[in-house]
Amino acid sequence: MERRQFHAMLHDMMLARAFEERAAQAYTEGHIAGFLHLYPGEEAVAVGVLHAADEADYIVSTYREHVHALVRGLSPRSIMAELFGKRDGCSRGMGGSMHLFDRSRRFMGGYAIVGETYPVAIGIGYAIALRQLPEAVICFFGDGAVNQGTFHESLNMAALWKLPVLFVCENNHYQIGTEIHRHSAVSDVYKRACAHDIPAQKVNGMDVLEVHEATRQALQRIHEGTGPELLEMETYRYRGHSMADPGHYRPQVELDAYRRLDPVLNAQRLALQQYPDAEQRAAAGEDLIQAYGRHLHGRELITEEEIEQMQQQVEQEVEDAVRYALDSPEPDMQDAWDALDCNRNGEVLIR
Ligand SMILES: Cc1ncc(C[n+]2csc(CCOP(=O)(O)OP(=O)(O)O)c2C)c(N)n1
Ligand SMILES: [Mg+2]
Repeated sequence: MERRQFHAMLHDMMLARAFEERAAQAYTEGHIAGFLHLYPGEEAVAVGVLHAADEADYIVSTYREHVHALVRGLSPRSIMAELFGKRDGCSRGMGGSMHLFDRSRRFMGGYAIVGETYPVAIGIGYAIALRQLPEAVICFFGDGAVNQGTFHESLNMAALWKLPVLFVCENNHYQIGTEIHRHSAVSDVYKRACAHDIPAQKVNGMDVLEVHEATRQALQRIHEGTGPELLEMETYRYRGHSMADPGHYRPQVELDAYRRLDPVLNAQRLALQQYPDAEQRAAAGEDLIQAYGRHLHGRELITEEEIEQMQQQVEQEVEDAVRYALDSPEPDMQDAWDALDCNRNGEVLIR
């Protein structure tokens, strides 16, 4: 992977963490109403998957979707304003946290109903297959969504019609407070895909490079028309299910263990490791420095200062988004009527 791409991924992970933590603060200050489901701990999944996707691919996500939208290129401003229920939000303030949408980026929505993403993805996949386009749909869902009837119905149709769908399970082990082994006889989600003859594998969802590589390979095959695949990303959420949940059902030792696997800090360490420190450079001598340079050329590398700059930059981006959201007006009745009129003429969403 090129340095530039790795930097972009690291930036997005850091932006995601800062955005979500600031949203939590805004919630406690009373700027965000309703439910707020946050993503810290899971950043490597959204960033790894979506950096491996093409611009032409469609994304369907759940209610824990702010970071998917961010990485897909929706501006922090338009997402924060949507969380605040303001008119400049990506859904004009009428969707809120769980219903981000941006057709221009093929971000086909966050969905609040568990198991709702599969049939939406199947519909889009069918439209792509009919047109024989080299495009795919990425369908996110949680480990708690695999016992919904729509899971098996949709996997069956996707396999039968060889639809270009990449099913991505964000297995954070919990469905609100219920751990996966308490609601699923088979707790390895990827194994379920074999019932429909869909290739599937488990991926370390705390490692952004592993997520990226597994997704890149799967999407390459799907774009060639080989049919659907499923990736189970093993991950963890550091916060409760939503802002209303303190998450006391989880043992502290478990949380601590996953904190040590923090995907954002791990990506930073990985990037730093590639860069020789002053002592290593001195020990290597002049000739070897050139050799080092050649060796590192084109690899991901970063300095502590660059990480610090990146941190300041993402914090500014997030503060700017909050100011924008605060200044944005509330939607009025006319906005509501406009929203009702939307698509009255049978507009085609998938071209
Ligand atoms: C059909 C349906 N049943 C129940 C709910 C209530 N509910 C909201 S989130 C959730 C848990 C889903 O867990 P999971 O799929 O693992 O996603 P995570 O929150 O862990 O990302 C439930 C049961 C719902 N939204 N929709
Ligand atoms: Mg879950």
